[in-house]
Amino acid sequence: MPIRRRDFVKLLAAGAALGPHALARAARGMGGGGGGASGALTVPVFQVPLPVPPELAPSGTVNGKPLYEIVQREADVEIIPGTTTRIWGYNGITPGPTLRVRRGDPVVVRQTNLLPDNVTTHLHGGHVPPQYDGHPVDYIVPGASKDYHYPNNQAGATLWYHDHTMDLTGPHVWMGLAGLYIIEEPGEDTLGLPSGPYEVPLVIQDRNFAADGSLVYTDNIMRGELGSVILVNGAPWPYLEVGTRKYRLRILNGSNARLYELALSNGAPFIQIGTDGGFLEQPVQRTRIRLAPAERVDVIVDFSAASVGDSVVLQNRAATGAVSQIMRFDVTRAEADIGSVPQFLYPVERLDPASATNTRTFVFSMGGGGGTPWAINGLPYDPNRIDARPILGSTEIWELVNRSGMFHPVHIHDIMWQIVDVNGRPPAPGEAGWKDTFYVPPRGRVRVIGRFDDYRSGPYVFHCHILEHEDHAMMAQFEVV
Ligand SMILES: [Cu+2]
Repeated sequence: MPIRRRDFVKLLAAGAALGPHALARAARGMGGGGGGASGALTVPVFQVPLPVPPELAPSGTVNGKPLYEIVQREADVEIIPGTTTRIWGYNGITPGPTLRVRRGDPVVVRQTNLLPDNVTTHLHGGHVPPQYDGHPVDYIVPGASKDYHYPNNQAGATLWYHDHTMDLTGPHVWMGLAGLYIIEEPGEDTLGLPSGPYEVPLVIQDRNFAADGSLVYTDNIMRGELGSVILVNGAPWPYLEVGTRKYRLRILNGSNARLYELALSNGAPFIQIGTDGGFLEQPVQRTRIRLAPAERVDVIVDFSAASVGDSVVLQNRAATGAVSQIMRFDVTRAEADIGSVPQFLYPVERLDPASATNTRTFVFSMGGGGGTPWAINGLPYDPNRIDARPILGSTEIWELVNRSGMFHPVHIHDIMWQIVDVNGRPPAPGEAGWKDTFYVPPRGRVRVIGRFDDYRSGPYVFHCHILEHEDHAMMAQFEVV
């Protein structure tokens, strides 16, 4: 590692690979396509109960650390009622099993690749040594395994793990390679937040299906791949039966490219308690939450004022038509609503811009050298080029400049950041916590501040999280020195 990009392209050209690998290449040969409709398939709305991904139990230990084993394999599953869909799944399901760990307790995740393609697994939001970060060319080849050691020495937060394979992250994630990784803060249970069955993860994704139920991927280079069917936890437009009480929802936008503007149809607010990287210091009430690909939000939704028989739709106000609905909460039972959301959650260290010793500017635009459609600072991604060398322990401000007409959700690996300003204005309270993915508006500019703690070396990548932009070279990398 790493291999040269041109060698990888040769590898692709020679490829015996199947499934989305070949599919993506074929689509590229046609110059990419538009997001298709789901053919003649009728997809019911609010007819499928919301599934919750199972939590994975450790199967043993490695050097005293709990070992979690995941096998990446193909499976045929029922997503659209009455049809079968071939997926690529962690343990054969999508989303994959949820891993729930505690801050300060390191674990080992053994990923075994039984898929017909190279893979690499990234823990999104994880602060991990570079050899366990799932670098795009740090492949697990078919038939092989890799142990990822995750220290979990970071704030309790909703993270996720997903495929990060060079040039093929989009099709691999589209086929199903994504799952949740929840780090709990020690003592979090004493906050009295809804837990157990009242703490529900929502992985929101969009997909296209052919009439036979198979996934359709067109590698839409410009807009990113957009689906006409909304899935939550792998089910189309599901419903969840709830009681008249508070629920904690850990929401991930796991879509390749779609932007969501979350709202509840009854106008009730979300009480936001966390961002990508952990708890906010204090809860924030919001009636709308913009969620770009890979962003997470931790919210409390209170159904205690609702009546049995009410239904509340989780909407996407950034869209129209069928995809403007996400799922429905059906209030089916009266339940005692115990406890309130604490007014103070956890202290959040504020990084002071005056403490930054360096500022770097990264311009996200079309047209890199070498004819790639997307670029950072005019250059396409090259796994052999280091684009920045921050010093271990130093604090830097990164200025993310968007010179294109569409938004880019920029994700930086390794550390958590705080937004300094967006187009010169301080972030709204709900965006003021720790984050690893930043919505950079069209023609806009976001400054973020972070401290390069703990891990020297690299390379760690940063990239647009519209996965088709990432796959088409809107990625760069840094090494901590
Ligand atoms: Cu982008």
